[in-house]
Amino acid sequence: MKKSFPKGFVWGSATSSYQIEGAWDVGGKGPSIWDSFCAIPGKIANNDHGMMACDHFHKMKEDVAMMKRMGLKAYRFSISWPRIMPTGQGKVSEDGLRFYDELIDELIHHEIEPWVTLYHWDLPLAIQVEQDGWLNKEIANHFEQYARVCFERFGNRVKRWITLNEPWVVAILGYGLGTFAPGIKSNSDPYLAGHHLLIAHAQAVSCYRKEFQETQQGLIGITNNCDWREPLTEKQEDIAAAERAIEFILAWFTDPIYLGHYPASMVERLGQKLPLFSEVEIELIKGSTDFFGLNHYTTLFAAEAQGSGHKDPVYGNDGLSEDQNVQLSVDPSWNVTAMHWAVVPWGCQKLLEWISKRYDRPTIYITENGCAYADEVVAGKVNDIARINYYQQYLSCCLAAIEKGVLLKGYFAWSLMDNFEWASGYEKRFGLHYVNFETLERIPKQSALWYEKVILDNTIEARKDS
Ligand code: GBH
Repeated sequence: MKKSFPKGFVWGSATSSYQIEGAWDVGGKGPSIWDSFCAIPGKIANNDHGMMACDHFHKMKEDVAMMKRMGLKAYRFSISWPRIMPTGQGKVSEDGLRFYDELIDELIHHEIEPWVTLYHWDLPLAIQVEQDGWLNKEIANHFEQYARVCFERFGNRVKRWITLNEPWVVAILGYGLGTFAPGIKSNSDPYLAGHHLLIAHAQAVSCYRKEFQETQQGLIGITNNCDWREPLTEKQEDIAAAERAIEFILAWFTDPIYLGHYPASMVERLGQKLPLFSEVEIELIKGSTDFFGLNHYTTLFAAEAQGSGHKDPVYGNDGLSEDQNVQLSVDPSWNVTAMHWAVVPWGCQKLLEWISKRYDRPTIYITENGCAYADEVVAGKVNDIARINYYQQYLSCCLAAIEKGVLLKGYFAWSLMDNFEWASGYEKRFGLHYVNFETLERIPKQSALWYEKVILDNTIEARKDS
């Protein structure tokens, strides 16, 4: 049975600067923490790096034409901070600004709405090396300055802003587990980084609202990632463990923004490791988003970990799990993607309903959802049935959530094309378009053709079997 999405539903696809642009030192661009992190042998699969990536910097027009061909209504991309501010503060690079001017103009010319993320992890290296990056509160001022440059220059055409992409990943993978740039390992730094990420976000939003929103008439928000945690059993402590796990991933950032404080579970368990906000900061943070940006990929079971103070590595890259005392696991019957992330569409519906309930029905945009598979080109085609199934089932569950009253207003498929998948390098392909990384040729996968039809009809075949 065909089912329609609400009228005006925003159909998009997403990318990020470091993952696709390449041109890492063109036009005075400064290095980012990812440029230097990739240069450390062993950090990235096959020692891959983003120096060339998809060379989107030089293929921008071709890529926008590709978006147009599939009927995208919106395109979410990120601005590389060091491309427009080589050292992260002060001097601005006109060449860098011009690139995004041209991209935005090209999108608008093709009637594709630009959704701009200001920070998708490529921090100017100087800010990390000279000032400790997200561990130094000063970064909030630098980020605000950078954001102001973007609002000033692009805000006449950009009406959708996302300050930060996935602060959880920045804090936990960048400053806790050290698997992402800047590669710091610590069990307290993530909470300090997270604290400063929230303050930086709020300062940028306040700047937009005070200086630009009235004349530019755009909206600004933040995107957080959250995978669903399903209680392993009906036992009270497992239900509490699953709730706590979601609080440590998502509510860490969204409770301060929607409710004005960190979740109680974090305050209790982290003690001194969790910094306090001043009254002024809370004032700034509370209410600092016009919509709820959500990136969602997968689901795990959660249970109360056995034995207090347990230090065993638990399943999943949840990070700093001893703080949570949650044991994660998968159901062996679940299908997994090339990332080994389980395909559990109903987890998406449960998460949407959880958000809707906790924050009193905010407008939600799924700013990323998608999957990696070992795609192959056969006779010029990529028949990625598994990806089509993934999207079909996840979208079906989105619709089910909408029917239950969730105000989901848009969906961005991750990703427009195969790209530099961070620590996994080029091995993991998330694209709707296949990229041959030798020739840089793009080939639409079957999923791109399928998505094109979804967008055109604003409907999907609704079924909920997973
Ligand atoms: C996104 O982050 C990024 O925004 C994007 O740049 C990236 O390319 C894309 O995902 C694909 O990786 O081990 O089963 O517990 C993803 C955030 C957080 C999603 C951790 C998966 C762990 C799954 N991720 N989560 S599991």
